[in-house]
Amino acid sequence: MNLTKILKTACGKEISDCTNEELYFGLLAMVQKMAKEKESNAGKKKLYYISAEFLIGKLLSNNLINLGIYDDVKKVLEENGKNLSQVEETEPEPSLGNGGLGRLAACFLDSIATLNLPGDGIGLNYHYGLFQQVFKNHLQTEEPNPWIENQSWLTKTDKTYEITFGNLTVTSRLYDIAVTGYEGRTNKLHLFDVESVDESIVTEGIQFDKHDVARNLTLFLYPDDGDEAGQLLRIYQQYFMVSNAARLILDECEAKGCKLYDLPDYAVIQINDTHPTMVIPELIRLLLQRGISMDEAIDIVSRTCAYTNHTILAEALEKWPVHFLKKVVPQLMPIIEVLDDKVRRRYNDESVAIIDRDDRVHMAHIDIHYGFSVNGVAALHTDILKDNELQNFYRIYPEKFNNKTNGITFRRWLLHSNPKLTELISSLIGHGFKKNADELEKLAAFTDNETVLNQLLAIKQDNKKALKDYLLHTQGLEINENSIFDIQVKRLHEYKRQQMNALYLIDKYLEIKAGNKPTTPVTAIFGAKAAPAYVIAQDIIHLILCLQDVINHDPEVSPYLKVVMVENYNVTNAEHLIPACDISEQISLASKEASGTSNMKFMLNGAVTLGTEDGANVEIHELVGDENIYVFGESSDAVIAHYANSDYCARNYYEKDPAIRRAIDFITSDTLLKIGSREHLERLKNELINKDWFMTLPDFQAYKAKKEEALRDYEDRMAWAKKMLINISKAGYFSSDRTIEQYNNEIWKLGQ
Ligand code: 26V
Repeated sequence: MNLTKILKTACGKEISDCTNEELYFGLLAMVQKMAKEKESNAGKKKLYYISAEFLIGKLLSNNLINLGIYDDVKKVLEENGKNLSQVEETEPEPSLGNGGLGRLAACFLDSIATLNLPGDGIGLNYHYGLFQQVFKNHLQTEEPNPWIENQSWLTKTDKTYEITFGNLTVTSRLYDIAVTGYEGRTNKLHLFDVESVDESIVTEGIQFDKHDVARNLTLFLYPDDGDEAGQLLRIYQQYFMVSNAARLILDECEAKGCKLYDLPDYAVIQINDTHPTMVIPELIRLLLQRGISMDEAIDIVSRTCAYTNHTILAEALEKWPVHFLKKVVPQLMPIIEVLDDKVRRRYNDESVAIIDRDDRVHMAHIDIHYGFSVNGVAALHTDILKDNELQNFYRIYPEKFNNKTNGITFRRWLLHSNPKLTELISSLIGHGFKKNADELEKLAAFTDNETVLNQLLAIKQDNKKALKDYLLHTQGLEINENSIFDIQVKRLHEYKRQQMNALYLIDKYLEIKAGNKPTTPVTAIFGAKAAPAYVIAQDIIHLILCLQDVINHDPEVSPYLKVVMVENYNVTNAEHLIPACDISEQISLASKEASGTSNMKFMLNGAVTLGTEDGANVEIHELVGDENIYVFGESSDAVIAHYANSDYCARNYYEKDPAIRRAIDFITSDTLLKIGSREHLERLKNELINKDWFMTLPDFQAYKAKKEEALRDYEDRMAWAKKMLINISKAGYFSSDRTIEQYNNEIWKLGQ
């Protein structure tokens, strides 16, 4: 294969004469052709992973790696005076996801194709995705994030369906994105769109007419649901997604000669959180239309669908009012009523009903009764589901419950994002870890090898310098590469407790002003988008941006402490941030973070975790041992007991602990009010003193003490490097290849 020639043909001219953009489009066309050659029809039974989110990130480099031509392409470009990283910069990042749930779906697609399993994703082709975050006056503002260009990773297909809602019918269109496996087959991400969608109705940031469903249906992921029109729109989107999915699945199975009764032998549907739940009644409806009886249809669908739970937060567990469903999807309501009726006849227990006494439909309850598998995403999370949140369901269906601890694809989060570390690992233990992540354990042989430890430190240093350059170049942020990089990047939510990190920084700032200077300077880095209507989350962003301004401009303090909040945290900047991290902040209130996946990415890249015993942190702790992680805070059992007993009172901590009081009072100090908004800062202060629902204050002192311990330990560079190496060596368990093998062996059973 002569790459130079192929690329020249794809670009239509000499490589050296191309702009970076022309090279990107040329490479895109070349990759699409090569990916197509690896499509496969092998396998009778196929997985359909339905998800409202697929946070796929940029695809060029990832595809080049998976097709095995990354190094060759890089070289050809270099020979012609071009640079692959600069070509990659011209690629827009689709924001088809919100956070961990969407990124997990993307990692899973990579692993499914890598393991040569037949499995496609199904979702929606949001034109503007999740909003783009822009900071103005120390506040988040929201803008659309257009990502679809004339030539893109999307392939328009000729598949269309008429989708009927209560008051309108729209025509859908299927677009496909190729999903390449690492040295594996090519699967597909099917994204449905609607022909009538109209981008011009978006005005002033992300405002649009929420009632005009034919024109707005696939504009945005998670449009604001603060009013009735917004909630209805969510239901329109969900039904549009699953009705298309159900029909595509039936079409594909019928094309393979499947009799409808044999559907579970041809298809398994993984329902990613409750957003795709309506696929259950929709499939039943379609089977009824094809002449199958209600009881048989329910049985067939129940043996086809499996559900993953990703959160125990009550506000995220969807419950749609019956009258909304009657308006948007009247054809489903009679079926949902039958499903509820059957449950009520069988179990005399209001807590497991589908339609509650307030006429709300509990979507998760449909999944649990009418799916064959229910899984949590980390061991602790699954235990909490069984013992607390879903206890009454676990009693009825113990055999349905199982755990699948999350994972991440090493192709993107190591090979692509950290080539230097990849090279070092390869030189020490060979290339086997790229497909068999457990081989990372072989690194344990080098924990006392000073040469290797120094190499590890040097790579971290290079990555920190690269991050410094990247942040300066892309965001105009200035950081010191010789400081300790302490990073918390994730959606902004009170349970993730960015506010606790902010209180620590206030405390540190005041300590430095009082003369207690850290040995090595510290840079605290944040990245987080907040839901536009989530008031306290917006206030927390405001506090962090104000602290950034005050601290970084204080000549007494800024040589020792800096705060930066990266704008518009996304997959692309995560790929720069994660390899450069020293301390990984995973400080959620124990019991609330179902798993977390950035904790795994940081660990794999040689950061040491500072975290609570929550989600997958618990499993990280077990793997690396006490010496190689900084754990603090109340246990999940204690937290659950506080909620049960309603015995937590934030004000007591504020009144009794002078350090806590000093930090909280600083939020509305003259220093901050001079640059910040009184409304936002006062509201946040009041929330912390009078509510603090996610119990920041009880963990504050333990957090501070642990962080100081980590900062002290950092000074012994060899001892720290050893911790880094042990973390990397134990990260193999968190490969999504392992997770997918477990899903397949225990739930999907493809090719068996
Ligand atoms: C819920 C809602 C509710 C309404 C507004 C928009 C919205 C968006 C997403 C969700 C689902 C929340 C569930 C979720 O994202 N869970 C995360 O899943 C990750 C992958 O399993 C896991 O690592 C995180 O711990 C968990 O928070």
